[in-house]
Amino acid sequence: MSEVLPYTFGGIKKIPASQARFMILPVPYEGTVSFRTGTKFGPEAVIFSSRYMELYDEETDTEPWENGIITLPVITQEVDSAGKMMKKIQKTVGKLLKDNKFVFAIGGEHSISFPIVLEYRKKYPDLKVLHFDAHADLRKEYEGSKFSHASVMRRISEIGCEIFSFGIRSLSKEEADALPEIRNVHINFAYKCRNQDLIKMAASLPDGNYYISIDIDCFDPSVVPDTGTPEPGGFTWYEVTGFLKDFVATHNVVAADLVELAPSNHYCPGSFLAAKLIYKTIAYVCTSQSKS
Ligand SMILES: [Mn+2]
Repeated sequence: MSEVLPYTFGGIKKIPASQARFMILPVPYEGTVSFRTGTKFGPEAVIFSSRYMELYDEETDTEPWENGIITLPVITQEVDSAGKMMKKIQKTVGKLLKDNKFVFAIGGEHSISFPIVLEYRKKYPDLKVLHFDAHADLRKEYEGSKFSHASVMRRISEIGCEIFSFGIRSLSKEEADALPEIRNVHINFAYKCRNQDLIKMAASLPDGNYYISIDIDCFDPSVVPDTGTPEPGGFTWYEVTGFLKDFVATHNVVAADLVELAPSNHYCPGSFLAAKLIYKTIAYVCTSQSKS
């Protein structure tokens, strides 16, 4: 059966770019990963699994694929320089943005968010970032690289974007000490999120245009063990999707990414969850816009 499905996100038939609103962008970049490797296999595993999802979404009673979803060619890795890789991603995203596309990137490591945000911010100067992660990712640099996955939110904060981070439960003393000075980053630690109404937190974020960055390690390792640095104490499926549903209903989301999946194989639960989370987010975005 698998052989008859096209190797595209959702197994969705190819359509001309002009008819599509959503662009699935596979970026299997793994340049600076620290602990367990394998994020470069993320996009392929997610796309493989996505072909077995139902394309009808029962929660929104919609068929999100009808809004036009295209799977783009992979952005291949520049091996000699992280900076070159960042430029390559930015260039690709720039072209898609000109055509008003909603880019949904699949990593790869978290570093890929920075060039995408840089590009979207040109069009949306008020761009804010909704960030799900176990890690703050606020190091000045890591292992000699300023484009490290462990520094990505620091880089984004430096260009002036406001960042709202949820699920954080791992950061260095250096990052914790820097927090009071990095005023545009709002950290919601996991231990605090667990005792609060996440839905209320979602709706209370300021208005504006948003980029959503989902590090798969925001989930508890019992839900998704397939990631580079699995940290205990993470979110469940309904905590993340419930938050996203309410957030997307009240805010304008212009692009997103899902990063840091390190699949043990194509059939691992994490790759199926990631595929479904991407499709759900698209369903929420489409439903929210049809209401407005
Ligand atoms: Mn992380």
